[in-house]
Amino acid sequence: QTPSLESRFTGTLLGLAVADGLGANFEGHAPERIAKRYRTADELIDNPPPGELWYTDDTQMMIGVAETLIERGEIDEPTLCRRFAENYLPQRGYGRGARVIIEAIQLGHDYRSLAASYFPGGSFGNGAAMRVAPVGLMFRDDPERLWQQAGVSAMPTHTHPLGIEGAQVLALAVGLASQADTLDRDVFLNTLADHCVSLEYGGPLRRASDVHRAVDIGQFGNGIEANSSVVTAIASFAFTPDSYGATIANAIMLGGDTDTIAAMAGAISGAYLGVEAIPRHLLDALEDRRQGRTYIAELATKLYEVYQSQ
Ligand code: 8NA
Ligand code: MG
Ligand code: MG
Ligand code: MG
Repeated sequence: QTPSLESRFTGTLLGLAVADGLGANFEGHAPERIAKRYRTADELIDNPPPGELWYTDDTQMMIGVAETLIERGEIDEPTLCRRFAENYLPQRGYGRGARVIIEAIQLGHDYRSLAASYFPGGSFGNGAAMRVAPVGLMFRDDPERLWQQAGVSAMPTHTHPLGIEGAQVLALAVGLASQADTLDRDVFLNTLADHCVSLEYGGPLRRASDVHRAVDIGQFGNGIEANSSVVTAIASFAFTPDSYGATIANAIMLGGDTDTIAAMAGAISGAYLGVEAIPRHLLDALEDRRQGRTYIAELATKLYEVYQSQ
């Protein structure tokens, strides 16, 4: 049964947060280490680490993107920067460049030239892609606007072309998934590849059609570079489109940047399957303090209302 559009909005935001919180338990681990504890993806979903799932910078920054869209109806860079700065909690584990730039924003310093110069050519980390999912929902009816707005949402922290394009591809994946009733993997991957400017995305996205075993998803990389991890997240979703649990667990079992790859894959999966597809015990485990589960669900509903009113 096709989920309601509101359920898809909520599924995207909570799907991202739950996957981030689960994946964070394994960030930086080698796949062999994870495989010693969990033989299968099902085992990881059925027996997650005990206690609450604490989300990280991925979710914290996604919240800022969603708040900006709700407040302004589009991505407005000053509002986005204000939200990033207000929501900033260094203990959530931000990337090095992101930390420096948000602290510059807080101090009113020239964060733009910092973003362009801190890393050579700007950051190609996956930080713009990990937070972009709400843009994919908001502009799901207009791929050109979606692409442009995803680019704007990357700018405060990611000015490298690969960092920007990673956010654009991920947003489009969320937008397309939120439209689909039954997903045709090849059509989905080729549509994404067709939008890509650089071969770093287009080539691997087409090859993702040939994945026949979960471990093969790992060929695209498990690091923090946007151009590998974004493809890995999309490939993980496209391999098991009908299961949120398998999608995020397969991504986590690859090791490396587990919170972020799972968060990106979980957002796409939630957009396709709706919030009902997220296992209840994982949703219940997601932290629910000031900006936790309840707040994120409320943001999704508000974003849906803003989307409907435009
Ligand atoms: P970022 O912009 O600092 O990029 C992340 C990292 O990518 C940087 O620290 C560099 O090592 C590398 N990098 C990016 N661009 C370049 C470049 N042009 N040249 C050389 N190296 C480069 O931050 P971000 O927001 O993109 O990072 C997102 C990641 O950071 C996510 O995985 C997120 O979970 C977080 N993260 C947190 C921890 C932690 O402390 N728990 C660990 C890893 C990542
Ligand atoms: Mg993180
Ligand atoms: Mg199918
Ligand atoms: Mg990460």
